[in-house]
Amino acid sequence: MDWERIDRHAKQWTEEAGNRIRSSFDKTLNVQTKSNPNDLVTNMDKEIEQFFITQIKKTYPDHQILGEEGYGDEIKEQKGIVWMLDPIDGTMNFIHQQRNFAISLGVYEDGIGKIGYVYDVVHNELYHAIKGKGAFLNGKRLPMLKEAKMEEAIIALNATWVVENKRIDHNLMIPLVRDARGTRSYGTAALELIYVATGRVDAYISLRLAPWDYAGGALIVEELGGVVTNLRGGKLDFLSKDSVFAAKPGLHETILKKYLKDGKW
Ligand code: 2AM
Ligand code: CA
Repeated sequence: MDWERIDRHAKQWTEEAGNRIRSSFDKTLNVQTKSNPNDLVTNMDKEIEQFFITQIKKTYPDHQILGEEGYGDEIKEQKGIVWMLDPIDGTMNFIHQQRNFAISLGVYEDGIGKIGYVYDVVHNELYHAIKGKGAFLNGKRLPMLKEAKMEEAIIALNATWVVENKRIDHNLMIPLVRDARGTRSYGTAALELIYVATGRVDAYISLRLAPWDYAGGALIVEELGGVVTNLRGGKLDFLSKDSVFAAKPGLHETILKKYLKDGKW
């Protein structure tokens, strides 16, 4: 497998997609809702996913694509090469703020992450990892993560999980929020994983993400020595939705043992 060639294409298409998103800012967005009134999609989410699919299918006809907007393939098993794509992660931010969103891409072989890209389009920051070779910001190598203590930790998590909700007993989250130095919510899983990778936050927790949200970012965190699992401490699932817990080394184990062990996540 020529991974250097695949990586060149992944980078080229991600940058081209970023340019398209940037030039859409002066045009009128068409916003629609999906499963509920707050589940949003725009013409740009669809256009960017279709752009990637056209390029990938033309260049690599035997590769498969798992995309959020559903124009890709139905993936039933972790076999062969699968491109996992979120054309715009943080769509609500994209619509309301024109910032705090990213293109997220992970290329996996037999379920193992090989290439990850997360592109913060507005800041022109292209984050990139290659399995076993480290992670980079705009081509410059990123430093490895250091251990962090709970009492000095900033944890990224959505307030949804700290008030009564359908998914978890929110009381279990209260000690975690109380003991951390601070919490932050950015509304974009891909960038929140990047904030863990770059040490801007120390951990990130979400109870409900899909493979396209974390396929790119998880590899980038892991290449820098961070740990990414679900909230049960198990391996992430790339065939269905899952919870996600990413943290600096050491802190991951501490939080898992002290704060997450009693949850039915
Ligand atoms: P999206 O913007 O691509 O939909 C917001 O906290 C983060 O969670 C975003 O990364 C968002 O991705 C993701 N997200 C929101 N609702 C989701 C759902 N129902 N399933 C999976 N991911 C979701
Ligand atoms: Ca999306």
